[in-house]
Amino acid sequence: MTADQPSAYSLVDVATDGAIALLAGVAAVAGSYAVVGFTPSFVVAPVSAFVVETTPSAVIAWSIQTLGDLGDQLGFLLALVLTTLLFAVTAAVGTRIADAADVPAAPVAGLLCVAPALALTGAPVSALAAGAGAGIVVAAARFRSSTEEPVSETRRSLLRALVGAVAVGGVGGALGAGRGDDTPKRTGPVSGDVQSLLDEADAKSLAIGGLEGLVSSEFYQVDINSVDPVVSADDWELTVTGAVEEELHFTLDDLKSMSEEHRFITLRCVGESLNGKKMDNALWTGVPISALFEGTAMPDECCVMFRAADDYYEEFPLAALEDGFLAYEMNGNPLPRSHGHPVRALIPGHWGEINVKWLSEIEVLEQEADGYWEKRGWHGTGPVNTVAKLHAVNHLDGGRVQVGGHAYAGTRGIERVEVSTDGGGSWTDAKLSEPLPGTDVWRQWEHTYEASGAHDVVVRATDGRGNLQSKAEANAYPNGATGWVSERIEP
Ligand SMILES: Nc1nc2c(c(=O)[nH]1)N[C@H]1C(S)=C(S)[C@@H](COP(=O)(O)O)O[C@H]1N2
Ligand SMILES: [Mo]
Repeated sequence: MTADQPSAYSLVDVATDGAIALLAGVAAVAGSYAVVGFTPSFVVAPVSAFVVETTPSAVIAWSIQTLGDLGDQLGFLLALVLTTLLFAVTAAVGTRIADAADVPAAPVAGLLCVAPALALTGAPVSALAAGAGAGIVVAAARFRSSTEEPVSETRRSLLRALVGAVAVGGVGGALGAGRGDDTPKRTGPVSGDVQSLLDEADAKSLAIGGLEGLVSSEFYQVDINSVDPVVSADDWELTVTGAVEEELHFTLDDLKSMSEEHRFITLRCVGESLNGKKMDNALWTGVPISALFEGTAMPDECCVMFRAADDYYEEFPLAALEDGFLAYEMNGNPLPRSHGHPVRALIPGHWGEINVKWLSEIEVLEQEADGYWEKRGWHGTGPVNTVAKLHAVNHLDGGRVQVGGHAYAGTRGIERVEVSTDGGGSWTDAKLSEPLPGTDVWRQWEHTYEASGAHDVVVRATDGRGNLQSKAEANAYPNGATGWVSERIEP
């Protein structure tokens, strides 16, 4: 090192320290993940929730409509970057403080990282593991073997930090992936009643290549947060509060001691595009909400607010409670974490958003109030729009084409689906699947025809009240998409 080159060397030092700090940040995140997995105690979870909260409603509506699930993923990626930077800066500050005080840097940097992690998550194990991750990387960077030439130290410390971060990241990733989903799995066969209903759905499903049957094998998922809450069945409690004579409390055992029902219920998200895939059906097991009020008077107010463990809340008319259902099983299995373990609400005929998952409270209101999505401009608490989707196009032998999909109109039911193969000029009735038991269930439709050349297929449904699906085209925001699904089909 000569006297006329100090700035070059100090730049390299700054870059190296920055890179080491960044690696410490990565290791802090990985450390937290290692012990708590993808749960609300993970240090990225509260940052992600903050990102969602501070994103303007208009941006969220745009993201839902144009980016879909990618928007959620980008939001989470941003949270991941922000969290990593937070720990990187904290580790760098800790290292500086330690150097100034001439004490070992790793424990100081590590301990300093525990503080923001604890403030974010409130979870000591997660915070300690974040600190340990950062500390390991700083320790690796600072490790000196006596044989090394001083000139190579910068590069070597960076390499060691990298090895440390990769090690913590690898171990953290592997450990964390196995954590969080402690939803109990079913042991043994599903009950006879459930099995015969699932068999019935199987038998009634039309055989259409590439189309889901009448019970979805992959049920869509929509959440306000990227990281779902973890609610244990043993601790779960539902309270009924607000304008009631006396507050009511229910445990899962309380629900299970009531008389159990199985219901096919279809859900559809108000935010999905016209021919989107956020519409699915399952067989749910649980109890009617009206059973909660047996022995006490059903409240007589305008509306209710449902609240959940993820701080989600939705308001809707009290009248909708009468047909409401509390589900603790889905297709014969305990409700999965992603769909609201241990108990979710199902409100027939209404958009998905009021089917509150991880339900914790039913508050009876004397006055209307806005729910989470209504505060953000959506109108998603009412009945669903009628829709016929076009999700399967199969080219059969002899130039024949088979088209098919699902149709849904909430509790109005689907009476008819028509298909046009000439862009809306003429219409033919599609074949419909036999209805499943239940008042809020979709149906499948299918149509096979001789095709000649490129043509436009259009499909439209009529609900059980004789109303034709609205032709007027509208985007999902704010009332749910409308229009007729149409697709150009090449020979
Ligand atoms: N607690 C809670 N419940 C919720 C949501 C949520 O984010 N949190 N999302 C709602 C929305 S917008 C829809 S469309 C449905 C989706 O249910 P699913 O994820 O089981 O398909 O859940 C609703 N219930
Ligand atoms: Mo939704």
